[in-house]
Amino acid sequence: MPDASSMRIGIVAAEWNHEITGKLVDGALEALRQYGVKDGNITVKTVPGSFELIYGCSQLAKCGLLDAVIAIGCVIRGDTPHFDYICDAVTQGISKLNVEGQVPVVFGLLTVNNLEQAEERTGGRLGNKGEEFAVTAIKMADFAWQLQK
Ligand code: DLZ
Repeated sequence: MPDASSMRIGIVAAEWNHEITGKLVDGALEALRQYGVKDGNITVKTVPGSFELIYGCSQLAKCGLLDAVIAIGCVIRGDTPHFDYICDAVTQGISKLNVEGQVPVVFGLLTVNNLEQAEERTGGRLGNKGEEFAVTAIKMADFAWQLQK
């Protein structure tokens, strides 16, 4: 793992399904600390739903004070096509931020069929995906740094 002791990482988390996104944030924070990111260098913001992750991450990425941003959300499939629209919009939006911006934005969106699948990924049998998002953020921040040297 790269040296993360001076990295500045932002997290934007959706309030929708907060019992899931809260656990993802906790997992990400734990891993960031474990790999040496200082608490004072971590910024956590919330937005109402996953759709708003695009705006939230865009603003944090542009603020000039962060080396990577993690978007955290959880979209659970329902009876209407809303699931597909939100997943599609967030995927496109976060992709665009990565292509057009300077700061890497990690895609931390759980897209699941039911709550059980979400729980399996937030401390259940598949671990806590928040930790993976944090590791990705550190690696991508380092990737960006290497290019600036
Ligand atoms: C409206 C909506 C629905 C139905 N489902 C979810 C969800 O499963 N996860 C999530 O993060 N957000 C959901 N939202 C809210 C939208 O993301 C968004 O906040 C609203 O459409 C307002 O822009």
